[in-house]
Amino acid sequence: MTVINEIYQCVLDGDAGTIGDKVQAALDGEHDLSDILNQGMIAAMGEVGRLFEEGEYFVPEMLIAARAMQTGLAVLKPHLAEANVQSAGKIIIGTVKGDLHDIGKNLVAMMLEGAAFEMIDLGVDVSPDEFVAAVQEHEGDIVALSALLTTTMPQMATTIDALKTAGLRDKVKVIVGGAPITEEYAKEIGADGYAPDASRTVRLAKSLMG
Ligand code: B1M
Repeated sequence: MTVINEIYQCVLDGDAGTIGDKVQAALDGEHDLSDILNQGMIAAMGEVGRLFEEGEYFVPEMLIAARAMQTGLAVLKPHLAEANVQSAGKIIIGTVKGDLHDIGKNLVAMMLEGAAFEMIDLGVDVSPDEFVAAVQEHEGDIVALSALLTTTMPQMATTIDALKTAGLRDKVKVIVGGAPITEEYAKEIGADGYAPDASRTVRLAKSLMG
């Protein structure tokens, strides 16, 4: 079994005790960062989702898989960051109200941070008012919204409306992402951009900053 397969298995088994060492071993073995992420961790999370849909995994299994993934990501984090670069802009990020999924959002935040953006991470279950308050307090350039549930997607539109009501919509760009989100949906709710994954979020954010 390759170390990438072992990382995949650690996420699937929720093995938070071992995954850190495996990710470190993969880094020491000069495996590509994107292979560790995509073939090791993200692919395993996809399988966890499939097993959940099929009724083989339940919420506790999803939770421990998520914990293992977060542990693995923590080892990768320093390698995603570039040192000594000027701020590319300030981004306020959060998972929308009612939604507790944060692995994808954390990964997006890490990659943006690695691309020299200053990140204000509001966490999960963030209400439209909290986004508005954060834009007022931090004067961010971009607000990045994450949603993983079809039931919480509408909170993105509600957040954009709240920014309009507060007179802030012209001052910030709003970008959206998360498994159920599409380019079409982003257009429909009047977002400034959509990205399907973390690396394309970096590209999108850079292009919006001109
Ligand atoms: Co949840 N869950 N979950 N879950 N969970 C999904 C999303 C689901 C698809 C599983 C399934 O049925 N196959 C399903 C949603 C179905 C739907 O809405 N149509 C689901 C469900 C139903 C639920 C509960 C309702 C289950 C229940 O309680 N009965 C419940 C809801 C709780 C809540 O939020 N209120 C729930 C709970 C949980 C856990 C807490 C157990 C756990 C989350 C732990 C955590 O995040 N800390 C969990 C998990 C782990 C998952 C799956 C298995 C994995 C999600 C993940 O981390 N993926 C997921 C199934 C799946 O996605 N295959 C599932 C890996 C991550 C790297 O990818 O998050 O897509 P992702 O992020 C990507 C892109 O989407 C994008 O970039 C990221 C990196 O490439 N992206 C952005 C994300 N945010 C972005 C923001 C941007 C740009 C790009 O800003 C511009």
